[in-house]
Amino acid sequence: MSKTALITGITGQDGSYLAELLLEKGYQVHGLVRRSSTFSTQRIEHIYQDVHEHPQLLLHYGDLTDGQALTNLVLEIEPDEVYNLGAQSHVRVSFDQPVYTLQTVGVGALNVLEAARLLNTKKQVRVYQASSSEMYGDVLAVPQCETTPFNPQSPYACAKVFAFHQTVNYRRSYDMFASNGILFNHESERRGETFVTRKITRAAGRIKVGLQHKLYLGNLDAKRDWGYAKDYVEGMWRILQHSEPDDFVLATGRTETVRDFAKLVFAELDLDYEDYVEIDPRYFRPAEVDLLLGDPSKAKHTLGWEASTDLEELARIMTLHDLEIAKREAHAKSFVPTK
Ligand code: NDP
Ligand code: GDR
Repeated sequence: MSKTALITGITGQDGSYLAELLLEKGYQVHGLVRRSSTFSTQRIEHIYQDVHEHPQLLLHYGDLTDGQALTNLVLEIEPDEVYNLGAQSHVRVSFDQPVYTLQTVGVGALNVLEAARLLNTKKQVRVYQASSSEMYGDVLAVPQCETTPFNPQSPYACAKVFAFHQTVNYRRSYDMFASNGILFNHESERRGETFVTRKITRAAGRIKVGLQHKLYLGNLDAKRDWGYAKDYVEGMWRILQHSEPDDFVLATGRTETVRDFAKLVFAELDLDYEDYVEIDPRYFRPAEVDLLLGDPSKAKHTLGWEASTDLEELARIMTLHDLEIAKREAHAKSFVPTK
């Protein structure tokens, strides 16, 4: 019998890669999709299947803040595994929308746990909570591992700490299989365009083909432990296949600055980042996380998981992908209809 999974945040970067992975493994995959006035399903278009043809992928309208509808859905589809990836996931935006961020990231996670608790009285369900290295915040130890204390620096990070502890609390209180993946930054050609890596690769491609002249960034000195999203969704799956529920750091174990990433990307296109990058204070944050560096040894020893894509390869994949997009944009712009 194939397993059934529910993914919240299926239209996001990680949700789309995870859906692909689970479909490859023979799962029936259900995804929660927010209603919007435009299509938000570009990242999963290639795996979408007609509802009339017994699809393995099914989408449902819903929102993490609507706990009743979420519970109804979970009780209806009775998933074996729930991956809670849905979130207002932009740290800078969380300073502008702190209450909304807490509602989706914090209360949303609690709604998922409550729905799973009710299902758990009928059949065992395994819950994955998308926890974040941002929880370490103004870090108290380097590198950061599962026992490093949290010291959050943003409304987003505070909400993720709340969700982390609720996940542990449900595990202990109700004997549920509920696990946290504490994931360090992971990027890809599907990364949202306002996160710094993708902002850089998109701009570099456009600069290369003459569509843009400058790239405005904030703090270039922040250090991040960046991996490739495809590797990380494999880790999420492994966390839920483990014999017991637990919390795991997924990271590469290497940290570099935003400046280093920009250097790599522009160099890939034979450009010097210093000719194009300018600082705009509007991208500074009220509080910054200066240094993240994960210690993934527990995941390596317990789950056999390791990041397999280094930063140079990640930068190359994203840069070449975004150069192709820029070329298409330039081509479309140069096209002049004759009639
Ligand atoms: P994205 O921002 O790419 O995707 C977020 C997803 O959540 C989207 O599908 C979005 O839907 C959905 N969503 C937002 N608000 C709601 C809501 N109220 N109800 C239901 N769905 C909602 O994030 P990523 O894929 O990068 O990250 C996945 C998860 O992992 C997030 O929880 C993030 O906080 C966490 N995380 C990410 C890391 C990373 O480096 N990428 C590292 C550590 C943790 P829509 O498409 O409609 O906007
Ligand atoms: P982060 O990712 O905050 O680490 O959260 P982001 O790419 O937004 O920022 C990384 C670092 O780059 C600096 N920075 C800029 N950031 C953005 N977005 N735009 C800029 O112009 C810019 N200039 C410099 C930031 O100050 C920061 O130090 C991501 C998200 O995916 C979270 O959901 C996730 O939990 C964490 O990673 C782990």
